[in-house]
Amino acid sequence: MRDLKESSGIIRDPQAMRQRIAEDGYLFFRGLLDPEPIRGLALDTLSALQAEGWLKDGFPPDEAPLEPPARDFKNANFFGGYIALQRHEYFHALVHQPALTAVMRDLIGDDVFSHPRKVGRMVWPTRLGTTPGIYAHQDFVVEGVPDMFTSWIPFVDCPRDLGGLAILTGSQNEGVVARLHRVDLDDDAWATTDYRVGDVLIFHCLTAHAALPNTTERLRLSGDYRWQSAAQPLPADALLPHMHGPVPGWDELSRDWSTGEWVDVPEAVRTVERAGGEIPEFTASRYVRIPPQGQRDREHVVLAGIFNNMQDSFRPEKAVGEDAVIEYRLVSESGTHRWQIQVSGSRCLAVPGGEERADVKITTTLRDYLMITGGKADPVDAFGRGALSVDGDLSIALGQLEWFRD
Ligand SMILES: O=C(O)CCC(=O)C(=O)O
Repeated sequence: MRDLKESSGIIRDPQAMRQRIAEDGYLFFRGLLDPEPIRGLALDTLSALQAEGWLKDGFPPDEAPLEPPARDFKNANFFGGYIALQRHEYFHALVHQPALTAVMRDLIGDDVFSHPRKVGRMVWPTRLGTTPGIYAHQDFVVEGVPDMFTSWIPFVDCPRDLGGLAILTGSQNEGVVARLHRVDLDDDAWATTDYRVGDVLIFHCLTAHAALPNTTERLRLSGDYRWQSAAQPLPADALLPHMHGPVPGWDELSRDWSTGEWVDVPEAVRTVERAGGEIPEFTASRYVRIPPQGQRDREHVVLAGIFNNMQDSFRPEKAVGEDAVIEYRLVSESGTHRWQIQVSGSRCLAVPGGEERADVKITTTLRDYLMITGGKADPVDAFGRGALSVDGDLSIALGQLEWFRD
């Protein structure tokens, strides 16, 4: 793995910055932001987490040992702490520091804006087993906005062992690609650094990236902030707070803020409702090369993301003694996509195709399956109306619903 290339030398040169995105897929700025208010945000967050029971009492919050169990987006016990971060005005205000908005304007144009929805990361040590997101992915597959950028901002110093972000250089020019692998530490196409508070990593939505494992005994705190041009439609979900539902709406989150403008969007922006799991089409970019891609490949990319997530959200403690192969057959106009989930002891593998003998086969249309995984349809309901069929051991089909975090 290489060190990230520093871009401070080209910061006032939009053309050179765009050229670097075309070549490397990212820009890394050491010390771009004022670190002091970010350190304040981290300390306030750690205090709130200590009050929520994430950290042991009786220590200063930034020195307190963690109090397991680990918590992440998939656990109800996550939200007390996460809401405290989402309620913090500076969590939302920090991307409006002029040093960063100037770079984003040079890169994207005068109509650039940042998404109101901002993702906070409070990542537990990997050995305690939590947060998915350490597999390689492209943000375009998640958000569906062409030429969107992400700025990744550490709230605490993140030496490599705390599990900061790594970038797969070159991936930005491969188009939308299915990925089922993690970071390869021995591969020099991957790049990372020892991040310090104030640093900013900016990458294109086709640049594959992944978090490194957190091998320390501390939390990694950081934020993902997305940027786009007002000429592109905005996914309606991006107007809401992240994890809206368990996380309250803006009225409540912003009650004590000095202004709500941190989460405003330009009036001209058109929003689009996404059911989740749409097959993204990305035909031309201002920044990177886009190889031609067929419908079937695009469907495969979306499914790779879903099955990757499933593999990551496997709970071995719920599948003790189980040995099962579940095969999914997802039918679309382009043909049938076959995926196997192979569970054996504490291991779970998602395999495209897959040659193992399946204990149970689940067949539905790709569209119905995307509705189910997007939380817009219920699998048992789909089974009842005949939209989903189960062939083989029904007890495995039902039992496996418990083996994965939602
Ligand atoms: O910080 C992380 O763990 C993941 C961040 C990420 O995937 C993103 O910013 O898109």
